[in-house]
Amino acid sequence: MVEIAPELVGVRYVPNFWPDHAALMAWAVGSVPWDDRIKARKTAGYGVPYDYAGLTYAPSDFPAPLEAVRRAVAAEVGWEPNNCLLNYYPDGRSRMGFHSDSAMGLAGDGGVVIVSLGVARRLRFRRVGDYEARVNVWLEPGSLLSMGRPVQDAWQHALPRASTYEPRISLTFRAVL
Ligand SMILES: O=C(O)CCC(=O)C(=O)O
Repeated sequence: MVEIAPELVGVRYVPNFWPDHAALMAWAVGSVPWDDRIKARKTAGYGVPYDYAGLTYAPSDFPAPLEAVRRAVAAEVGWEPNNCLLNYYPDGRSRMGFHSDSAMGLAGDGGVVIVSLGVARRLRFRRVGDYEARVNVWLEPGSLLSMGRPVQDAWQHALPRASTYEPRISLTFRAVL
């Protein structure tokens, strides 16, 4: 893993973490039962439910393709995710607004791990208390980004709109208590 920006303390990036990302993307687009309750993107949840943005998800087993990624993530980060929340951005109009993930109810390092599939999109950080301080990180297909607690407390992050017609999916892993 490499540190991407010194000010983003504890954020680590692995560029080619899942080399077979195109096959995983095709599986996810075609086989995941996508939830349309949020307008800005589609979602799905596996494992121990992580209820988020006012939505609840039913507990469910990890399907085999996701379980393989979950195990590889555990080996990489040193804690065991038991939840995966998937976000499906069909094109550049789909997005996620600025937020910090709550540590409440999370084990592991209280953080989140993002595995990216599909078109590369920018993850934008802005410093809490000084929104002019910004850092952009490109999330390449097949990459892993790990965000621990310190960065969530000091920075918010967002996935802004982009000028692309290509889809992206993020697999976001957490350890839910
Ligand atoms: O889709 C993404 O990569 C963003 C995910 C995210 O911001 C989060 O899970 O907190």
